[in-house]
Amino acid sequence: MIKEKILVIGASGQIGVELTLALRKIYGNANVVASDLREENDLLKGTGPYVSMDVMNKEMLHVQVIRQNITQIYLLAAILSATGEKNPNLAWSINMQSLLNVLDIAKEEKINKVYWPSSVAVFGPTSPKKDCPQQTVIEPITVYGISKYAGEFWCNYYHQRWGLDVRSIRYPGLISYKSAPGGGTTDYAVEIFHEALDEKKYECFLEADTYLPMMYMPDAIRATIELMEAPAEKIKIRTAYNISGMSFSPKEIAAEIKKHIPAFTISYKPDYRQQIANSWPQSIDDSVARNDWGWHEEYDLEKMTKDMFENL
Ligand code: NAD
Ligand code: AKB
Repeated sequence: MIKEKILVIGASGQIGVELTLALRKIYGNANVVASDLREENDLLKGTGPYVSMDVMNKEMLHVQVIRQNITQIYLLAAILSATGEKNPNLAWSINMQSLLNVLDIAKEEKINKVYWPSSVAVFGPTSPKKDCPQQTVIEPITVYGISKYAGEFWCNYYHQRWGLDVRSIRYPGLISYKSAPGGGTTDYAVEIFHEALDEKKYECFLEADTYLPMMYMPDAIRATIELMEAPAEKIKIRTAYNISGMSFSPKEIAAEIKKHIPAFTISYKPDYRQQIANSWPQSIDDSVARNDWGWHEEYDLEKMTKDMFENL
C-alpha cells in the first residue's frame, strides 16, 4: 500500500477542521499536514503538523509539497457566496488561482489525488428547482457559482489531458457545530442553533419559505472520504458530483428547533442573500453519485437537529 502524505489547504475553515481531524484518524496525525492563511484552529492544535501558508503564493505551495513529500492535496480555501458578492474580483481571483496553482503543482509533482469541492451554487435560476439533476442547464448568477462551475471544468481538463486524479462534490449548504461557517448564504442554518440556545430567538436573513439543499457535516465528511477512497474506475464524473442530504426552509428548521426549545421564536428580515438563495435549486437529484460510488445520506432534519443540540 502507498504511504499517503496529505496536505489540507484551508484547514481552519468550517469543513477543513473536521476533514483534517477525520483524515488524521485514517492516515495518522503526522501524515496529514494542515495549512491555512489564518491561525490554526483551536480544535486542530496539538493533533498534527500545521503550516501557515497563502495558497496564492504558488512558489511557497510548491516548496511545501516537495518538502513534506505530499501525495494528496485537499484544497478547501475559497471565498463563499455571500462574501463573494461583496468583492467579486477577490472571489474570482482566489477561487480560480488557488485551484490552478494546486492543479499545476499536482501535475508537475505527480500527486496521486486532488480533492476540490464545488457547490450547489453552480446552478442558477434556469436550472430545475426540484431534484436538480447532475447534468442540466447551468447558468450561475453569483461570482462564487461562476468560479465553481469554471473550476469543475478545469478539474475535468486536468484529468482528461494529463490523467490527474482529481475528484469533486457539489456540496449543499453544510451545518456543523465544531467550526463556524465562512460567509455563505446557507450560514443561517448554523447561526439559528447558536441564537436559539443563547437568545431563544433568531432574525433570519432569508424569507420563511426559502427551501435550500442542505447537509449535516458528518454526512459531508463521510461523502468526501468515500469519494476519495473509491476505485478510480468508479469515478465517471470528473467535473463534480451532485450529492443530496436534506432540503428545508427557515420556517421548517425553526419548527424543528421549537421541539427542543419551546420558547424559541423566529422573525424574518431578508437581505441581499435572498436573491442568491432564490437562484439556487431547492433540492438535488444525486442518483449518479449513488450509482457510481454508493453515496447515501444518514441525516434528515429531525436527526440532525437532535444531534446539534446534543453537541452544542
Ligand atoms: P471557510 O470559509 O469556512 O474556510 C475556508 C478556509 O480557507 C478559511 O479558513 C480561510 O482562512 C482559508 N483561506 C482563504 N483564503 C486562503 C488563502 N489565500 N490561502 C490559504 N487559506 C485560505 O469555507 P468552508 O465552508 O470550509 O468551505 C470549504 C470549501 O467547500 C470551499 O471551496 C467552499 O466553496 C466549499 N463549499 C462549502 C460549503 C459550506 O456550506 N460550507 C458548501 C459548498 C461548498
Ligand atoms: C454558500 O452558501 O455559499 C455555501 C454553498 C452552498 O456553497 N454554503
